[in-house]
Amino acid sequence: MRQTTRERLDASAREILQENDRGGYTVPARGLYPFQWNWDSCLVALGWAAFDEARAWQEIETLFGAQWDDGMLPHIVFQRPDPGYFPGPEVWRTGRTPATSGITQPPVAASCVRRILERARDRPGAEAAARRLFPKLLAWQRWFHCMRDPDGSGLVAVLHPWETGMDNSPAWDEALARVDVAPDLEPYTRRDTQHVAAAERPTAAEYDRYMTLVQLYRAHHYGPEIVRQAPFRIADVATNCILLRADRDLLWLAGRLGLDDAPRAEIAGWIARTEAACAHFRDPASGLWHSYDLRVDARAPTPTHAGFLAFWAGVGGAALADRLESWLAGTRYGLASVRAEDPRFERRRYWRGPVWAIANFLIGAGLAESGFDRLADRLRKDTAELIAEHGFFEYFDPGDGSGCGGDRFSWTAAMWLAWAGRELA
Ligand code: 9WN
Repeated sequence: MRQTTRERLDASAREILQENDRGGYTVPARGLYPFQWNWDSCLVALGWAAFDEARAWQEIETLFGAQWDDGMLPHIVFQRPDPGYFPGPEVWRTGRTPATSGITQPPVAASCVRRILERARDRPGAEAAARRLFPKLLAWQRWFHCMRDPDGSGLVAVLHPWETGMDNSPAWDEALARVDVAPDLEPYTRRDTQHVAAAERPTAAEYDRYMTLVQLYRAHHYGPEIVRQAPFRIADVATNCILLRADRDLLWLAGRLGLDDAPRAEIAGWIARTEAACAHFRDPASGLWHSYDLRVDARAPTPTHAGFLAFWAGVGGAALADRLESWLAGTRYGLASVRAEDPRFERRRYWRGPVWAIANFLIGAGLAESGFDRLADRLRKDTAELIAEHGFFEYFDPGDGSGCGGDRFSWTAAMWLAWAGRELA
């Protein structure tokens, strides 16, 4: 890639973050997602860190300003009213200030804090921010291990597809089909399909179930009992791998910041427990990693790109790298979120086939750390090419590379600045 092209793309990526900046937090995309999202903000902070470290820390600290007393970090913070998104605060009714949703999202925060700190130019500023954040990160990760794994099995549960951040993944099809739509489901109007083609979004049947789950958890005030009553209860391979990595990074932070009173033994215990429980994810026949359905005590039948987050967690090996290689051979651009040969593959529908820059980053970074440099580079180069040729889209068609979903998307811009656009000739 020519230097001028790269400079132009760097400038566009910075412009997108500035354009989506609402003062202390960044919206994922104008119109489509007008609030602060949990894992978006943490990953977007990596992009801010490339040119404004103070703004990067502010992004994460603003997010943690909405943390619940029990440690839960909500998946959406409704910092300011906006009628453009459904479901908004009037549906969630969590009674918090600022208003928030009542469920969480994958815990990438500690790993982003570590990454920004490791690369910081302003080291004292970075250490001070990481020190302020440490107890909050610890509380959130403890919440996962206690509230979402009350029996200490090592498998942490998600109770809503939105908690996985991979909303309409085919990995949830069977579990979601078992959720009966509430007979008293409140009528609602979707807003997403006013911004994006319906063929690139979840179906009406899926939304009815998403809203049924919200209605049910709301009736319980999102209390601790919902983990036992939830009709949808999955050990998402992505969330568990991301948490495993976050626990390792929390331990690293405790050492780096010299926090003598950090509960290192407790964190080490979480790590050991999760590592042991990872055996549930691996399908011995194919070698692929699947999510695990806790309601029926079986692996979810459809494997997705989420299984390759084992590399991000530091538990992927040569056999899984081989599987990744053949998965990549199925499409022009990698990594397709669903294998092209899978009957459920849909190349433009959201988490059912498209390529996502953030997934490529998490998997690619993990591959590089595990010594699978060639595969890591393939994911980075594909991501760079998709962005350079098609723009900063929410996701991409793995066949022809065209952009899908929202345009001028914050985390895609951030992935360019922090990863995909680096190390280019
Ligand atoms: C629901 C903001 C979020 C991402 C998720 C992505 C999508 C929301 C939606 O957008 O989810 O949380 O309304 O579709 O699936 O990963 O955090 O970018």
